Amino acid sequence: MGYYPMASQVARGGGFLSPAMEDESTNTMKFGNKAHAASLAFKAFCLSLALAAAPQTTLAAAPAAAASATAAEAPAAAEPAAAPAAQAAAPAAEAAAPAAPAAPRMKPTPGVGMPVDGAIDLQDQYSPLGKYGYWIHNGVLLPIIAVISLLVLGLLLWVMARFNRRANPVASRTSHNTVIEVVWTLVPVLILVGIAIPSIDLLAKQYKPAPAKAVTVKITGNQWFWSYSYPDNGGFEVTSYMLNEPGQPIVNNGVREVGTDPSDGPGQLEVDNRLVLPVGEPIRLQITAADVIHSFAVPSLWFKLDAVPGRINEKVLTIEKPGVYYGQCSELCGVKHGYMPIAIEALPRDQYNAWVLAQAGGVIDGQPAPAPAAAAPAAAAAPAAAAPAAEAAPAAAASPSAAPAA
Ligand SMILES: [Cu+2]
Repeated sequence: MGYYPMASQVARGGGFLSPAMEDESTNTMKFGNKAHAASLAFKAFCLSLALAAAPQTTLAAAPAAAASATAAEAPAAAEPAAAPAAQAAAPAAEAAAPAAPAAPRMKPTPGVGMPVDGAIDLQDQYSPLGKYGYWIHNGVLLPIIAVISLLVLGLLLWVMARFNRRANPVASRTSHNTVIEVVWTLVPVLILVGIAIPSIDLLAKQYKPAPAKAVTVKITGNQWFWSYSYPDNGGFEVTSYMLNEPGQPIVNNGVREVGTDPSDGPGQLEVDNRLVLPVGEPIRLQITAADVIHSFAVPSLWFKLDAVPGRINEKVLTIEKPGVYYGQCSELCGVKHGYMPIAIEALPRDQYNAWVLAQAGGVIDGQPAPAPAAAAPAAAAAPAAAAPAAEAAPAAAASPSAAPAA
């Protein structure tokens, strides 16, 4: 029994009863406790089944509840995808002028690309592989798990009721049954094969290299921030620090507090400079680290890849909808591991191009600033000429792995 009293003993007051004291009433009580515990467990099981069967209902309920607080956010619950452009704070002007040069930071949609209070399901997915993986999890694995659990539970109950000593005083002496043995060997094999087919397919797709024309973005994990460089767009680099929390100790000196800009998302997930990516096309993400191992993970994009010093890990990412998607470093990397979140802002191609050209040294297809869009890039054009040389040096210095990979 060991040093610690068992739960049933604690429930009876912590005493260790001798066998002599285990009279009828105690046994009845024990049975009562067990029956109660069993009914609780059964309720929990049924609840989890119900939740697993209707995860979308649960998820949808949370944003809906949040939205009901402010009438302005009601459209967000009705149609999350349409919401970023339709926020009350940024009226029709934003939607009407998609090619506006210095596009303002996108405001995240509540419940999209971020964790939701009380949710137990995976986050909604916004990449093709994410949707595939989500289907494997909720459409293949969970039903199989539920059916197997119910089958085993049913068998147990049947055996307890039908073959206890009272109901079945003379036990069978059967020792072999070829049919049953073939069935209980073949069925698990078939189940495993059934799981393996989509699973290996997903694995293969996740490691399929990006097409040659894909935009390359290099992601470097640092203690404790992320830096993003754009070798196809002039090689400029963006550093990304978590915003400080109001009323909390300062995490990053010189970085503003979350909530001081209307586009800010949740605290501890929002950053000063987001990773801006084009939407609807494959992006080649090359991930490395400058000091220790980090891990670049964004749940709603089905993306997690370790960032290892001296190595480049590469994976393709396609984001289906414009939006802001949050993640966190997912490899214990030191004292501020919990304070290096990831914020991805996925923009339509024209807005992505405008954002690139607004960066010092940003180029699109080798062109620093196209002539028609004269409004914004005027400021960016001057540094653009000097930038390629200047940008190459810090990019190489930031990560020792850049040279061997190139
Ligand atoms: Cu880290």
